[in-house]
Amino acid sequence: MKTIERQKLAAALFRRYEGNPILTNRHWPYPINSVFNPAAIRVDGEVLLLNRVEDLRGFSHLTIARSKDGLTDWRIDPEPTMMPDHTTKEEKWGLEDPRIVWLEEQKQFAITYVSFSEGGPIVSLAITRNFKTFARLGGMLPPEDKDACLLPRRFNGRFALIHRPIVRGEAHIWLSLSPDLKHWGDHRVLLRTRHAYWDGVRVGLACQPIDIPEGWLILYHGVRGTAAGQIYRIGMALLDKNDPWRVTRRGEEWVLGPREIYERIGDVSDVTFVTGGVVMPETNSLYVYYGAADDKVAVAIAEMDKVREYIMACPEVFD
Ligand code: BMA
Repeated sequence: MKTIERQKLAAALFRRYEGNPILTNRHWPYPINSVFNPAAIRVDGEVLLLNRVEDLRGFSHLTIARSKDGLTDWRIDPEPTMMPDHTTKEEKWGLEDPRIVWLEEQKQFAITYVSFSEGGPIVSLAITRNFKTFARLGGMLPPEDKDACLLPRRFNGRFALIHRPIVRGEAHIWLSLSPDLKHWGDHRVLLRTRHAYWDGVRVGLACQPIDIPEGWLILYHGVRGTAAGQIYRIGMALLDKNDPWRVTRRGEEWVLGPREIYERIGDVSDVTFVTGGVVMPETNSLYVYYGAADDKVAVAIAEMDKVREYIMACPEVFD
């Protein structure tokens, strides 16, 4: 497919919900600075968002909001769902940017989130069956690490974690393996930044990987540095279904980026930061939930058939 044809597909892929932003500090039942970067998953036929909420000290905690249609009538929990334990070194400065997957084998949800530890940001794991009680299993890998999510099943007996450590100042996406969700090894780079592209400065996993017939669909954020600051946009890649450490396709262009006023202006301007994705079975469409300019939550919708057509039109990766 010609580049221009593929870019037509990319540009038309997502439609922003006309009621955006769906969650802001004005909706909140208690005083907060901002709400953004939510994990999203379907639970009991509803969409559950586990939102990052920044309090008036500048520290983040996580609070649940639920909606039947994933767009309207959000019911926000009256109190924080997961508060950082400020007395620990691990959670000293807050909990940020969660992702959630359902682990079928364990019949549990796994939440990976960033703990702002004394030594820098680390990825922590919490397990829950009901979103009422949470077992906090602690940090997974050393700092500085962010943007992590488990794949929902084992591969040759091992769990796979996608994450984004900073190594030598470089911010690529990595994949690590573990037999028990505790001991991690076989670390390897999955997706690199691309010099001169929109994702040249940093990349990081966006929402949880999405199971499609062609493989694991990955949405990731890419950062470009400009004279006016940084721009956070979203692109797509595809991983092999059985060997998810193998990237099979990668888009050249972004599919979502700051354009609307609520994405361009906020606590951090020009940020679209996807952290949750839900495939709605009724319409076979993908709802992606994202932080807009680091202070509100918005949603964009794509038809799964178009998403699959687009990713299969993207260049193959052979390395
Ligand atoms: C990243 C993370 C996100 C944030 C984004 C844009 O490094 O810290 O939480 O949304 O920057 O500011």
